[in-house]
Amino acid sequence: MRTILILGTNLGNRVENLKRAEELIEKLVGRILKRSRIIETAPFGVVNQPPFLNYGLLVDTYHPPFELLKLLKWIEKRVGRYRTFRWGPRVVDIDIVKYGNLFIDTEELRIPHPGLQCREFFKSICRFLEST
Ligand code: PH2
Ligand code: MG
Ligand code: MG
Repeated sequence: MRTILILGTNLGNRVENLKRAEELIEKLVGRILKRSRIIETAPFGVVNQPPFLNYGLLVDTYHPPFELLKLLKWIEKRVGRYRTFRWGPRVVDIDIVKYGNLFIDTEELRIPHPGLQCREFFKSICRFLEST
């Protein structure tokens, strides 16, 4: 299944964090079909924190959604993520933004990602990754 992942980071060596996460995604999640460029974005939610680097990947995965979620959380931890607070700074965040045409609405996982409604850069990354 084709899934769109959006990665974010605003702590430590941000470029290195993204690189390590992508390596693990390629190895464990599936083949990367397309990648967007990395952009620096102003923090939303909690605005008083360092700026983020964000970008997106179109990945071909055979992992079903909840298994994928578990795997991504494992990768986040492996790259060095530690808990802060909701909307707070993070070493790396990997969000499942789309998963084929699937719709999931649970407390644990929402697909499409709710951020797609309000975050302009989520939309533009998706538009790019979905264009042929
Ligand atoms: N992620 C958050 C909170 N705020 N701001 C930006 N610019 N980019 C993010 O990825 C981001 C954020 C929680 O997931
Ligand atoms: Mg997020
Ligand atoms: Mg997340």
